[in-house]
Amino acid sequence: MRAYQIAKEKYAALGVDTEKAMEALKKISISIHCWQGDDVSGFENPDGDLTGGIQTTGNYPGKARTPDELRADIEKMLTYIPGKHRISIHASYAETGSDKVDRDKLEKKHFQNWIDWAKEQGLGLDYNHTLFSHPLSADGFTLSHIDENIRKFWIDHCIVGREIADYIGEQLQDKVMNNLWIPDGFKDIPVDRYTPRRLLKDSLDKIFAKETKWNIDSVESKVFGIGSESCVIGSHEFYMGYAVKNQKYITLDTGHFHPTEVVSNKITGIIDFVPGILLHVSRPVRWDSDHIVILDDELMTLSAEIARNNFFDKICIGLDFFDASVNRIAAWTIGTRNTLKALLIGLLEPTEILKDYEHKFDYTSRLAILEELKSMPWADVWNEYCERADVPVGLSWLKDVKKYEREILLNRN
Ligand code: RNT
Ligand code: ZN
Repeated sequence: MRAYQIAKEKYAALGVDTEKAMEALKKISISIHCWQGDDVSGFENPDGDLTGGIQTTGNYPGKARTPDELRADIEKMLTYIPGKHRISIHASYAETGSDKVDRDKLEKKHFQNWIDWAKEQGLGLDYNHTLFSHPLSADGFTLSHIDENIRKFWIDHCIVGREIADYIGEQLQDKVMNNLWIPDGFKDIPVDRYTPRRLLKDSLDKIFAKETKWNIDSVESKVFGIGSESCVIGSHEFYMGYAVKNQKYITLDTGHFHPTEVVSNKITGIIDFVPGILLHVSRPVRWDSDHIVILDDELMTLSAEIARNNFFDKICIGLDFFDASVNRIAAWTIGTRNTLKALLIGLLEPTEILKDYEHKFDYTSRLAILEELKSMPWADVWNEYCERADVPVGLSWLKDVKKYEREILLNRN
């Protein structure tokens, strides 16, 4: 392709090898969240309301109503995504058939369909405990609940969850990211912030007591949620401390910090103190709104930070957004392709040259090159990458999504 040849030469003139960048991109697996496909409903009670300060808005037609529909939609979405990736599921996506199984009694077999499907599709799977949208989380507390019985229920949920995730890993012969996020917190100013934090620590210790082979456990902090505006028990400081002390991964969700804080600036501050980081790439619009990821400055800075330091084996790039106001397959496609584009842009940076200028205090050259990079033809490299991966180049996927919408999605209502 001519455009690519020109781009290749232009990048070479800046000291960048486009072939190497594409090779590096090919090795990156994104952990794509299954929950964009059904507005985080899951299959326990698909019409149940979301709780825990997370919310979907919009009623675009065609949401997946069954596991088979969700998997079919994921398969469709993956035809638009270059590379080999993973699917992240939640405990609430268990398939219990006609049995009503509560979350503390989930079993491996309830995830067998996901496993068989992942095997068949050549996908990795990741797992999330589900501690929201349940009667026993209605007080706004789960693992830090003052009531021992309620705590026990959620501890058991996480213990069986770790066994399930371990089984998934064994079946797929592949590590499983096992993420834990809880909604616990106070709407109004509490008097006792310490008791729930001590209880949370105690619950976590019980959950993680047993070693597993395939799990990579990770804990996810948050600054506030709807209903936990004044105090979140699992705050960033809390989980930083817990993860460092117990050598767990830490999940950094880009929507979980104060609006002027950025995750891109946190990675190098944390990475040497934990075994790794799980990212939840999202887009907060004024709050943790989980908008579809766009190719904005922070996404590019975040990706550049990973690429610059070659952190690919210590950082798992997961997605966490859910928008019900547009076609859900398009939402997935746009967000995932943007994440990959941002990574490619990061990989197309002459980092060593830039670092060299920076270390010599030549900030003039650093700024000039960084600005020049913004108008470099990265899109021609991206198009070439998509073409070689045999996935749609440019916008050609959109027509196909619309066709799928007409033929499949619109018949679901
Ligand atoms: C909530 C957390 C959490 C969820 C998903 C569904 O604020 O970000 O990761 O979004 O587990
Ligand atoms: Zn998240």
